[in-house]
Amino acid sequence: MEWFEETLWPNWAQKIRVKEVLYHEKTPHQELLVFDSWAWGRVLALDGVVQVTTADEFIYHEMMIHPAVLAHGAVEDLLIIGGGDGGCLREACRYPGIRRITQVEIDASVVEFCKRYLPTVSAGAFDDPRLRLVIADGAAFVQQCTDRFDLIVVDSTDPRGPGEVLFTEAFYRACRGLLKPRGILVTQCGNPAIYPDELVFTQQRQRAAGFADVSYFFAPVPTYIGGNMALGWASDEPAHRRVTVEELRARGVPAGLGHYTPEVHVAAFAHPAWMIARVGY
Ligand code: AG3
Repeated sequence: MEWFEETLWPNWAQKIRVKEVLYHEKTPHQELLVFDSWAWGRVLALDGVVQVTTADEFIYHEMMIHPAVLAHGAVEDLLIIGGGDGGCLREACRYPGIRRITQVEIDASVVEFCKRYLPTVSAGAFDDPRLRLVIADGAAFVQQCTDRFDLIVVDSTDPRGPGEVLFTEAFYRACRGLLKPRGILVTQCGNPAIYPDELVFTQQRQRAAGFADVSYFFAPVPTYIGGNMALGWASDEPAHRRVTVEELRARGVPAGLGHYTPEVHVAAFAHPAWMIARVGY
C-alpha cells in the first residue's frame, strides 16, 4: 500500500503516504488498519477513517481534557466514555487532584491493541491506580451507573454505525444525570466546515437533554480534515465558559503540554460568523 486514502466524505478525501503497514484486518464488522506514515507518525484508521496519528493526537487529547478540568477547577471524579487508545486518560492523569477515573470501553481488545501498536498514546496511563477500566457499552453504562462525576468526556468515533448511540438525546440526558451540580460534559462533534449538521444536532440534543449551558469550542487537528474539529461543551454553569486566562493559569496548567495554553483555551470558544449563523450562537 503506497497511499492510504481516507473515505469519510463523498466529495473530498485525504491521502497519507504509507511507510509500512503494521496491521490490517477486515472483519465483517470493521476494518482495522495501523501503518507508519512519512508525515504523521503512526496512524490508526477504523473503517477507512483516521482515528489517531501519533504526530497530532496531542492536540485533540489535550483539548478534550484540559479546558474542562481547568474551567471546573476541582475535578475529582472523571468518567471517560470510549477513548480506548488512552490519550484522554493520559492527559487526565497529569492532575493529582483527579482522584478516580472510570473509563468505559466497549471492546477490551481495543485497549490491548492500542497499548501494543500505539504505546506513546496511553504512555503507561492504563497502569494508573486511579483508573477503573470497565468493559461495557457506554450507552448502557450511563443508564445504570450510580456514581457521580465532575466531568464526563465522550471520546467517540463519528455518529455512524456503532458510535451512533453516543450522540442521542437519551445518552446526553443520562450523562447529565450522572454529573454533580457543577459538572461538565465534553463530546466530539466532528468538523463543522464539511459537516455542520453534526454540530447542529448534537447542540440541539444536549439542550433538549436539559443542560442549561450548551456551547462548543475548537481543536485544530490536521489529520481530522475539514478545518477545526468542534467539541461540545454542556453544563448547568455558564460561568465555566468565562474563566479568564489569569484564573486558568493560577489553577495550575500541567507542565509539558504541546498545545494547550490558557490563551488557546479562551480563544477556542470564539465562534466565527458563519458558524454563529449556522448554529445560532
Ligand atoms: N476520536 C475522534 C475520531 C474522529 C474521527 N473523525 C473525523 N476525522 N471526522 C477518536 C479517538 C481518539 N482518541
